[in-house]
Amino acid sequence: MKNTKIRAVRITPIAFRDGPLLNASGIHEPWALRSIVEVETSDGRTGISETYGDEPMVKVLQQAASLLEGLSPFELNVMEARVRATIRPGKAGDGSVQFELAPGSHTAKNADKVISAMEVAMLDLQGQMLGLPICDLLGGAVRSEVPYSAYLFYKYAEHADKPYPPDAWGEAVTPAQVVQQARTMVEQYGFRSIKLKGGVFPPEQEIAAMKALRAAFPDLPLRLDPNANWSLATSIAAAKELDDLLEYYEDPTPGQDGMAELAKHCRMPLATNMVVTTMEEFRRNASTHAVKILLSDHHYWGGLRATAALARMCSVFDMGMSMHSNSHLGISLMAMTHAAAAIPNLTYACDTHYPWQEEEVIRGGRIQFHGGSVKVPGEPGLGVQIDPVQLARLHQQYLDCGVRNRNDLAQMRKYDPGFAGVSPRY
Ligand code: GKR
Ligand code: MG
Repeated sequence: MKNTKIRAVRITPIAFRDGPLLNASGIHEPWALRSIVEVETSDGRTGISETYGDEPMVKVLQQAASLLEGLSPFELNVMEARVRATIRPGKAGDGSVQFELAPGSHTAKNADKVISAMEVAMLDLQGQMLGLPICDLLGGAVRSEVPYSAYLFYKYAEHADKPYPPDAWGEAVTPAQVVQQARTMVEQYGFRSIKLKGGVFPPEQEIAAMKALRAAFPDLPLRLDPNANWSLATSIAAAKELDDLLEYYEDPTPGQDGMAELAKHCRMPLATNMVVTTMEEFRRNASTHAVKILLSDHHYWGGLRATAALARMCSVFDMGMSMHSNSHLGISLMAMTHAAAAIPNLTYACDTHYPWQEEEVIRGGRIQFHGGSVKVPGEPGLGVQIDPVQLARLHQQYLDCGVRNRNDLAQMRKYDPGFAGVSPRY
């Protein structure tokens, strides 16, 4: 084991079908991008991970690949130091489209994102070598299954470009259609809490949807996430209607100062994956204690161990923990599940975009949910392996689809050429 060394690191960008899902920035493109990382060792093992697939991210992953050569899979600190010394934050004009609503697109987080991708693959190797699941390397599972929430999106029935037949979900723009989407998702997956991605339609319409969800699901916790597309005044006014409805109020208004002012006007807790995305922002929020729930995400917080450390900080500062997601496949879902299994104070059901994806890159096809949860795998490492045929197929889709950077605003202009994309819109 001592002599096992990393021999090569392979980065494969992939594209998979994604629905016409609406959000504050615009609408999802027909193809979502991810990178698949494979780390090979001298004794013939392969550790894997999944991360963002936008062009600047693929470039920095490729740049970091050779930094791991010759390391033992246990040398995580050396890997981190090498990546920090080499990988620089992106600059304007590097091709990235930086979304306020998707912290994973921020090239300022390049080093943390690369460290995370390499760490997960190295932990997968460590687990394989020791015969232990990754959650055991993180201190052991405190739960045998990880609950996720039904992540509802306003959506159109079909993509403007019509690159393939429409999905089975249909349109969801009215409160009744949102409730129907929730019923289908809850029936198919067994979810026990519900989140609606808001910031799309006028707040009255989204509040009406939350009320309709409450009537249809009297016992399930509800969340609404307008991705900072509501002004402070709008968020304060909406709080009066939402206070008795929501488990938490996620990023209604921009900036820590806005959230801090809003906190004085509502009883429900505020949650974020937008205004606390770095340790500096964590420190600032700790001084006002305005946001009470942090949606963690190992992909941009520097990995699974960094997420566990962040959880400790949350418990010191009396903050709750949930988990954020972006469009992803099963390798990420497994990494999220190991992290959530091993973090005692991650007590809110995690977000996942998984129900919106139809394709897979792992052997055995799609991961199953039972009662809204994913079973924590007991197999060594991550517990999933790449299906090489699917990887080649999804890579070919990447080569063919032409998308290189997620751009929800440009996609929205295909439906509405006058769409301004101004934020906050309401
Ligand atoms: O997939 O459209 C989306 C989401 O809006 C995503 O980009 C956000 O990062 O899910 C995210 C969130 O909770 O803010
Ligand atoms: Mg959010």
